[in-house]
Amino acid sequence: MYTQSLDIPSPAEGVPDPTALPLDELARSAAFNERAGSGEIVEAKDWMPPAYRKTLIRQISQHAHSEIVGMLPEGNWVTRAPSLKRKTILLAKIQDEGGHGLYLYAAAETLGVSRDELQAALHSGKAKYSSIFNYPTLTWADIGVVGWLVDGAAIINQVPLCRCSYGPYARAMVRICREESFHQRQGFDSLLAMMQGTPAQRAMVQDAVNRWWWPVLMMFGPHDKDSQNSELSTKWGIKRISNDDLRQQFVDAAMAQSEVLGVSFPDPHLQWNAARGHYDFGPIDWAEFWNVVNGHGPCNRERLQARVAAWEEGEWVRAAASAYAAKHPAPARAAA
Ligand code: BYC
Repeated sequence: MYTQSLDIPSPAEGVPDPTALPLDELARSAAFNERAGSGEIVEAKDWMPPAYRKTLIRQISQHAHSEIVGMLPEGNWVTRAPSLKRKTILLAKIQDEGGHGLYLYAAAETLGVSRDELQAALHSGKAKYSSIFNYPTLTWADIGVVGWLVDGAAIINQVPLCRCSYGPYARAMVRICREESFHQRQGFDSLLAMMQGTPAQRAMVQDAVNRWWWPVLMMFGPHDKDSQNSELSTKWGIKRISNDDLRQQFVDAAMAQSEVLGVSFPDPHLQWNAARGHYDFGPIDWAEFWNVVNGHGPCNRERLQARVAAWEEGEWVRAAASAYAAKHPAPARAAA
């Protein structure tokens, strides 16, 4: 492709410089793949293959939706937190999740999609969000387990995204991961307090762990062999570590923490495998996973209804903000 330029007369002879001519799509894609795969950062104004843009919009918007839907199971416990201290922590955590949604929607918008379009996809049930938020938080111990295991899984999945090839997403992830690590520790701390309490409190923690363990393992997505997006996402440097490898990292870390806490996981196959240097674990119920992903989990309907209601009830806030912006143009806009 590039060698054709050798046949073209030089610019001095009145012909445009071939290096200034647009490369054709294939050559551009090949050059892009090499850049993105070798760790170079892609920015919003850079040329990118349409499929790269599409998969980023897909992943970043799913991630953003997960953050704001993830506020709902926790919001369920704000009025029932057992102390003022725990209530304050929970409120701050939920507020952080809203902020994460904001950074991620903003990162998706840099790819040319509007926030209204993304919200419409969520509200119509077309867009996915993490399967984990379709399970109910039945007791206060569930809130601790969400912090410890759900946020713990999120950190393991999301730290590699801080090095992903798309700059706006990678930068958003740096701050998100810092906040998630506080979330994880507060969850562990809350469970530790309960484990040092009464037998009923300890039983409540164990029951919550039993219910959340398998759904948390599903958060990492299907097995690598069934992961339709992995190949391209890995080639483009969006995905740095595979679904199965991240899941294994999580199991290994969670086992060590469970010993400190004094809880067990509901899997008879969990045992140390010295040859692999990892814990073995039992088979995941993928039928349950796909059932939840396809909208039929215990709380899918309730979660979407809550998001749609929040959007409709918030209409007056958006209208007021727009009216204010029209009356008071931002300084940069006014100066221009
Ligand atoms: N739930 O080809 P695959 C948080 C879908 S936020 C639902 O492996 P990929 C937190 C997948 O989208 C947690 N769907 O996909 C928030 C794909 O379908 P499409 C969210 C899932 O993208 C608040 C299909 O299955 N984290 O933790 O290579 C409070 C095949 O999968 C799930 C992120 O979004 C699932 N669990 O890998 C507390 C992180 N898994 O799109 C905590 C960013 C898979 O082709 N995202 N699917 O129709 C990622 O890292 C990747 O997108 C995934 C999936 C690892 C999730």
